[in-house]
Amino acid sequence: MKYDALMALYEMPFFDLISQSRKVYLENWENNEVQLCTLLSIKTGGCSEDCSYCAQSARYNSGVQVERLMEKEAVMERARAARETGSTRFCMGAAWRGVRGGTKRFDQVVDIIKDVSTLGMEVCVTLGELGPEEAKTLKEAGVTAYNHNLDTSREHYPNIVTTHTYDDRLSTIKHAQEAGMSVCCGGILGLGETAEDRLKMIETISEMSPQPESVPINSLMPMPGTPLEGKDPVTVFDVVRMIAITRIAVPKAKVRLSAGRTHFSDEGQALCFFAGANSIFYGDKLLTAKNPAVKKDMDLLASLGLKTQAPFTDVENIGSGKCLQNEEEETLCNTCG
Ligand code: SAM
Ligand code: DTB
Ligand code: SF4
Repeated sequence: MKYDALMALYEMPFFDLISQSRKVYLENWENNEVQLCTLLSIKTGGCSEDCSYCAQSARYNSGVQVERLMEKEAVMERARAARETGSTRFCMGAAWRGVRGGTKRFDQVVDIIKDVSTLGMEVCVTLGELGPEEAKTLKEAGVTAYNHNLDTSREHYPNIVTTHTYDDRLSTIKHAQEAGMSVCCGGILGLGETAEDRLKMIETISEMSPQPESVPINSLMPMPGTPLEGKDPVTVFDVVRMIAITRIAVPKAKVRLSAGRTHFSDEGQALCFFAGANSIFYGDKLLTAKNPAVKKDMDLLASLGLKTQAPFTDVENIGSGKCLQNEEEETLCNTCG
């Protein structure tokens, strides 16, 4: 969707905008279902990059303890627990600039992915930069979606990160898509960007072909010791507005209400779901930062009459684009996205 059309949405009165996005949500996702995704940081801290929001960059004293790549069995334990508590997607993050084939750490991650992919959940990884070969290997190992965020507009990006470029991000996304993985690509609100930057980011995301399978909308969690430590928090209305615009611009994507939920009231989050968010990160911790407690989220969803996405039954076809709920359907149903 083009910038001018996005700006027209942005300028609409709040209630008109969320009524429109609700309509788009109902046309595409009629089941009041929210996907629960569990995040696990499999390699924490010590990252070479200078992303100014990130507690895992080695350049800032954020207090995050550097940890080695987790052992496969420890990851599997967390993945099984995620499945048991209702998650249908398991997302593993690593604080790396990127991965390269032929290295020990890449082989180790591939080995972990192969086992996690047997558990019947979508498998998402976010490992930084990828070349075409690495992308192919990840796909073959069982990754269903690759998370690589644009985070902000091309114009604002150099104010936030200087150790890699916007084009680097876009080529990784292209490699992931060419290898047949779905892409999870979104951004962060609250990096000192303007409304124009937010809309330019959504323009770039919505113009991707194919469009991303999921779009995480993060709100900056200002991390101690990072350059963005003192930034003012975004308002929940800004978040709702961007979720609504994302829902309209990328109608078939899971729009994931991501980092920052601990700063929002239940009522604010309810507005996010109304506007079209249909996925959350679930579990007390994100990668290094806090997330609402499991019981609190369960109570919130129950009080809104929202169901959680049911476990997949056709494990072989997770992420294949084939309907997993109704075997006779060849196209994606609303549940499968
Ligand atoms: N190293 C990989 C990369 O940069 O793509 C993967 C990990 S990185 C932590 C994944 C995403 O988490 C970032 O792109 C950003 O959108 C989000 N994120 C990181 N720190 C955050 C913070 N303090 N507040 C909100 N979102 C954050
Ligand atoms: C995404 O867009 N948000 C998640 C996931 N993808 C990897 C990460 C949020 C990280 C929040 C800060 C932290 O936990 O350090
Ligand atoms: Fe490293 Fe990713 Fe954090 Fe940037 S966002 S410092 S690449 S872990």
